[in-house]
Amino acid sequence: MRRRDFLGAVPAAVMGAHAQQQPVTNRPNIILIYGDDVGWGDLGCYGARSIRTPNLDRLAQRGIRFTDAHSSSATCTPSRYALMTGEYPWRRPGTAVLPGNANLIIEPGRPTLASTLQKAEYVTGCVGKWHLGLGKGEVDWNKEIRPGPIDVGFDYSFIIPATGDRVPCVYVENQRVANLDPSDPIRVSYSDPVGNEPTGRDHPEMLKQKLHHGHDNTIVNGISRIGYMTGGHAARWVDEDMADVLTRKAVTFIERHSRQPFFLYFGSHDIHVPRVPHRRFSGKAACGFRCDAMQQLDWCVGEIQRTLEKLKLANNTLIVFSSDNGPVLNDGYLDGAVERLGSHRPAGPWRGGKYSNFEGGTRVPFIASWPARIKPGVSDALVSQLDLMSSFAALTGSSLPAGASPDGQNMLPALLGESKTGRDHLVEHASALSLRVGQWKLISPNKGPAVQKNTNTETGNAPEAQLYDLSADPGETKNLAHSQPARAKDMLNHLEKLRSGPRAARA
Ligand code: NG6
Ligand code: CA
Repeated sequence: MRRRDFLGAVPAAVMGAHAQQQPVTNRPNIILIYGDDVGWGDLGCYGARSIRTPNLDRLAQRGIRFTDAHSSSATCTPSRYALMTGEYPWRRPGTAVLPGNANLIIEPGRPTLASTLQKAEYVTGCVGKWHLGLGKGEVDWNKEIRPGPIDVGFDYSFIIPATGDRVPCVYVENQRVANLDPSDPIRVSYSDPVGNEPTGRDHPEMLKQKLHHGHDNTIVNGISRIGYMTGGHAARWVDEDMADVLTRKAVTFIERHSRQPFFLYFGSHDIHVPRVPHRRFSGKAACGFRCDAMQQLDWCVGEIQRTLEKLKLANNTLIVFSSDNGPVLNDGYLDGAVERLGSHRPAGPWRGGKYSNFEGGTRVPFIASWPARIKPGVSDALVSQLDLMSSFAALTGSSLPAGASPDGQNMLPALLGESKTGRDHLVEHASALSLRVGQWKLISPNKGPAVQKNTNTETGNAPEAQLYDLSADPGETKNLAHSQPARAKDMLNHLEKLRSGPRAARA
């Protein structure tokens, strides 16, 4: 792989003639801003009244706001896996929510969203939440950690290895823990305590945010996490500063690469738990820390927009904003999200949320803005994050090798608002698989519980198939599988074909 120094520009000789042959509007900078657990209804432009998101609303006013866009799963790791590879995550064992010491689940060298853009001479950067695993075998956090983002297409990376609520609570910059003091080495375990660090289980009195379920291991910054860690004190993040740190890294990446096409994947930690926004934001929204964190995320979006404007890049930058899964209120900490909710509806009109087979699980906000090319509007086209790799390949003229993005489709005309037609079908993924075809949704039978008690999520699991007409019943309340058995059977068969492979389904 060609090496690029993230501090400097790509040398002209490397850029080559290819870059000059294409008209500038076919090579926008691309910024993918990926919220964590942000629901369809959490943005002002999607109807939120208790949360103010002026920067996201402005993005929507200048671009296309999608009403039927989906993450590839109702949780993080599988959604991100699909985003990066164009492969449905349920085809691949090992892509469920990962512990913080898991190994990289994308094979090094495999074509990814990032490597596809690299091939088109983009400089690629990843800032923020990763949660796709790192390294091979037992990870030594005190050395270079390979394979990592650089091995799957990112020239530069500054990442949270897993989630905000999982150890190790450190940033990893270009495959090394940032600010690590070698005399205070890091050890991590997901099975047994390491070192003498206090845990939330034994020392609840030390916690600044109490836990509700799980999250009772090592305490870092007054918050107990999933997993145990010791050492690395100078490298540990401060949750309150995380949005500032990540935004600064994102802005710096943009500034350093303002003279060449760049791709920035900005994985915000907001509004995942623990929700500990900076004091500039805490107490500002009407519905508690979860909503404060959303306003903090909106600020990050504004900083990125302002940077583009300052550098005169705003016109020719494609910004996509979306979320990795639907919303959840109580995801393990007692942060007031349930008590302070009021009339706010995080999933908008959709039933369920994160973890759910109902629409709230994967129907997420999705905005695409590119002033030089996209005419503002609202689109009801069925689109999926699964298609970004194929669509960006088409946009930048990067050819995909055989087998790359196996389930992705080129949805560029829909993404740019030049067509109202999106996918003719989509498989949604939570504990069961569901099939969407037009207004119809079929949730396949699943033996899991109907309600996930800890998070109070309606999962949509049922032992029988469920068929819903989303145009008449967006809240998925009337199961039509018995009154329309032929349609239900057809859709189950179709889903079965898709499950056994994309080729079979296309035949
Ligand atoms: C769950 C965690 C939850 C959250 C989720 C992953 C417990 C009890 N719950 O296992 O708090 O971390 O995993 O969220 O540990 S995601 O957005 O990264 O998928
Ligand atoms: Ca998430």
